[in-house]
Amino acid sequence: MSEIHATAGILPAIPDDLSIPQFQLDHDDPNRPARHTNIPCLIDDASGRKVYFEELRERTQGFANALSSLYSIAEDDVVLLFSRNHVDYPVAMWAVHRLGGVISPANPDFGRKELEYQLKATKATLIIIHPDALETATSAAQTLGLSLDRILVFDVQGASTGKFVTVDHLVKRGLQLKAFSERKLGPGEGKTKLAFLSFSSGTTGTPKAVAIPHIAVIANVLQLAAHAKLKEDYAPWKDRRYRPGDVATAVLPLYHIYGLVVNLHFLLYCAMTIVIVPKFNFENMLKSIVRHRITHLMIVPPQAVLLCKHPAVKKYDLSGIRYIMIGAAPLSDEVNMKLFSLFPDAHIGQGYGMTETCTVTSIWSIERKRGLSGGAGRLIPGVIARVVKTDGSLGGYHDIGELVVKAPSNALGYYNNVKATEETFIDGWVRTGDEVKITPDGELWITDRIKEILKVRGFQVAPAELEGTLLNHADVSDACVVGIPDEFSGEVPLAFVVLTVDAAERVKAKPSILQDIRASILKHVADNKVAYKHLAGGVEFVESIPKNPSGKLLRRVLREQAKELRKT
Ligand code: 4UV
Repeated sequence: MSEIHATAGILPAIPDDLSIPQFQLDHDDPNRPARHTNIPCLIDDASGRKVYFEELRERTQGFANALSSLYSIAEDDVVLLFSRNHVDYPVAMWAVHRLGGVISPANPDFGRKELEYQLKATKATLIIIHPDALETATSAAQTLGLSLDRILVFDVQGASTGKFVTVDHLVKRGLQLKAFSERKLGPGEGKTKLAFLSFSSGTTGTPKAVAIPHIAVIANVLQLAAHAKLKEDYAPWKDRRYRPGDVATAVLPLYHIYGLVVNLHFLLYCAMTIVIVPKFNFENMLKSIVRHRITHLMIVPPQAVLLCKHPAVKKYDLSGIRYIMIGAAPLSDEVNMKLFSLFPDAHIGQGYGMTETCTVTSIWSIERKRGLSGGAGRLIPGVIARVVKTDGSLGGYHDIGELVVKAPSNALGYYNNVKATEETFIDGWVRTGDEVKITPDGELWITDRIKEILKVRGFQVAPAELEGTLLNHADVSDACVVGIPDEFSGEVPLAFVVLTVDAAERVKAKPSILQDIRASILKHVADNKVAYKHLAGGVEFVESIPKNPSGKLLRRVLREQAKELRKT
């Protein structure tokens, strides 16, 4: 049996009796870089409002008091965060955690049905939203019979919050109320006590809630810290990768695991400042880099493409950038090399991670300023990897196979879904669904994706979810969704569709209506799904969907067919 262990870095003991807010806000950790009182934790990009450590702690206290006294949030209650990035995002999460509750973060661009799906799956009893989600949240709550006074709204300058109670109001009110009683964790309890229910489709099927315990987030932060040798003098000050007072942008959404764990939790641990950006807009990001003297960018490949190709880049002085991490989807060599030449002095490389491994599995080596082009980085301390070849045997260095990982940050499984859990979480190991190769220095190379999911601009798109939506269209009797390459988005969904007998007869009688049916299918998906799930790859009509004898879709066949079709 070959197991490949991370090659460098020593992982300290990971506290298994702390909740995430205790770890971030209360815990006296000798390894943690000190934060000067004049260095803010967070800056609101638009207003410039700064939030310092003590204020973050106090606001969390106030909100926890209010949630406990006025909303009875307690042990295991699930609170759904349906919001763009906001300076009170950590306040909301950590207040719920302090009460023993669980946070389920959702994409704020979701439509009503997508939100309902997540509300139902998590049985959330309270929703915290950004003002621009008022309509969607209200209609989803009404459909599910959730009282509208269970919707709270983040405060945004100039935005109406209607008749809804705001978070800021509750924070202030909470500070006058009786102190909540902290849900302390007993020894070992951090390993099972749930902190997050984040959604991922895993290797197959529709999105599922990933059960993430407190220790998973704490472990990944400490793994990243050990990898980065935060406390050691491994390099002159100016060359160290994360320094207190460095300033990072948070254009990555905090509802996604990359933004949540790495951009927010890890960088706060590093005593850095995070500029909270509610909605990504490239030119605004450039302005923000100059305005806030941003040093660190954590981005996804399409944003890297923009940095390389967008004409506006020339108008801004980006010389303050000293770190760019790219992850969540494959990065082309061309873009990688261009970034190297555009930012000659910056640390640049890839990170690779997954919701189910909460979060990072590999990141480019601390000994190299630049990652190896095309490489997904080096396994971080605490990660043990297996490479499972197609014949099921375990491979060694240089062999190609599915990556299966064991790490102290691994999630527990899929919430309330034993079958899916058993397929992906096996004796503490997580099947990634990614095909890789590992070299003897612990460097990881992703060679292919075996699992069904598509990555559109770094976001997961589950073919099974879109197929379900397509089957709800009156003219569709069967469907299969595959990804086709796209220069900007990485890939986009294309649907193969079989018409119903009735629709096929109508087309036979009048072939021109096929275009109307195609338009109607595209619209149907657009009306029901968030933008990155739309069928940007188009709709192709076929007689039947190829299946194996047991009825499983032969996706690979259609993937090949799609490649051929889009070539011509
Ligand atoms: O579950 P998820 O949506 O999670 C992510 C997480 C990405 C991260 C996390 C921490 C980082 O520091 C970082 O750089 C990136 O995306 O999707 C997981 C799947 O996304 C693909 C791969 O198929 C995972 O199983 N993926 C993630 N990172 C990369 C990637 C990468 N660097 N290159 C290629 N594919």
